[in-house]
Amino acid sequence: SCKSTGSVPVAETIKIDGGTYDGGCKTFNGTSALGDGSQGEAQKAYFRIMNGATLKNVIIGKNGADGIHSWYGGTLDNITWTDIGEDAFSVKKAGNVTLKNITGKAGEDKFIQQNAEGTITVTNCILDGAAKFYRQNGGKTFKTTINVSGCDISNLKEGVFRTDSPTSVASLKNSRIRNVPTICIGYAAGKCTSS
Ligand code: DGU
Ligand code: CA
Ligand code: CA
Ligand code: CA
Repeated sequence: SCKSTGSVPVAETIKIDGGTYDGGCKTFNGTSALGDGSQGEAQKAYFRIMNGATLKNVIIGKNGADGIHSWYGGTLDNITWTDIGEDAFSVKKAGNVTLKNITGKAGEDKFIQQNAEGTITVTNCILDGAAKFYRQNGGKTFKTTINVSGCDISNLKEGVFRTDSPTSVASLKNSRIRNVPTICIGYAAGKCTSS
């Protein structure tokens, strides 16, 4: 994770359409225009990565509002959420995403929310405090895939992965898990594995 190099106010979602946006390890602090960081669903994202964009070297300050959204795939590298808001990262439009070197703290409910198709690959992460590491949007039955490795996940109220889809798959490898009641919630037999 980064040591903060300064502070940037964010009053509206920063949209990154392809290419790479380097946050320079600045702390991005949402104004009240983004939201209050509660469980209210009407909040805005700090960043929207689109069409394969990479966002790197960013600290999301207080509060986390609706975190970071993906439209059509992309990559997050070296991102810290110091105080997760409604959720931290959401797949809003279908696409594959890579999340590496990410740290999240002080969530109430979800860390990663998946609302559209795609594969999510997470490597080298820390999550301390949330209900779920990952949630496929409730009641949806399309197939999602999430593969997690090299993570340190602690203090979850519910579990690591949750879906309502009989076809979705999840895997957890080479990770340290502490104070987490369960790994797989709602997955069909054999679809969610931990090793
Ligand atoms: O279908 O999409 O909680 O992305 C209902 C909505 C709702 C989402 C989700 C999210 O489930 O807003 O934060
Ligand atoms: Ca939500
Ligand atoms: Ca929080
Ligand atoms: Ca959300």
